[in-house]
Amino acid sequence: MPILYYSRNPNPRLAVAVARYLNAPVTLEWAAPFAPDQAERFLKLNPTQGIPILLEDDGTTLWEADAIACRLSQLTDSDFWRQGRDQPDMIRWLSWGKGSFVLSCDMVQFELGTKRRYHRHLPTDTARIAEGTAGFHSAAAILDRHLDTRNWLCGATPSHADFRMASFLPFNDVMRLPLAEYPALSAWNDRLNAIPAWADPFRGLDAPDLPPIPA
Ligand SMILES: N[C@@H](CCC(=O)N[C@@H](CS)C(=O)NCC(=O)O)C(=O)O
Repeated sequence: MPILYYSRNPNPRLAVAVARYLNAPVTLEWAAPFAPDQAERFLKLNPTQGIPILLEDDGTTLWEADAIACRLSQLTDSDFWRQGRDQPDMIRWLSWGKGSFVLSCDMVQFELGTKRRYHRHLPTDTARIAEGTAGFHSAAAILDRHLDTRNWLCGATPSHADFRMASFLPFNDVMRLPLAEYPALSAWNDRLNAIPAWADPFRGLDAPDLPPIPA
């Protein structure tokens, strides 16, 4: 069975949520690829050393959460990765989101979460937080208008566009971005959080907590 290497960080979390939402036939294996003794092992699987990584039965590996979501949809014969007429629409949201909403959230999460958990010697870059917050507002306004008349970004059911767009929102306890200023976006986030695989993808898994953020 393919192995999906994951941690509780945002992109691996996204891949685990997809795997569990689709009930994909994969073994979930917790990993810490940047631990000093893990570099050699993980650089063989992914030249960026990051996770998620999907190690297939034939020994090939796939990295990047979006590519893994596409593959898991193939393995489960699901239209979570849209097919046919809806596919360009889904790609549009993935593409736009990566350079706007997701990027902005990522910038803020990196400063307030990742840096404080893993790189405590680095100072917080308040200019990056301001840039990320401004980007969040611009993108959130567009998403809020789009979601005002529909439940999901693309089509009548959740797709990978929704999961990817929301990939950093489970970290909003750390980011503290003002989601509530955007009612349709907040309602969409609530709908996502009503999906068990999204709300708690690590349920029942042996996954150590993230390093704490010092007060
Ligand atoms: N663009 C990559 C980003 C992968 C990435 O940044 N992974 C980070 C977590 S978000 C990582 O490997 N961190 C080490 C860890 O979680 O232990 C993707 O979408 O999969």
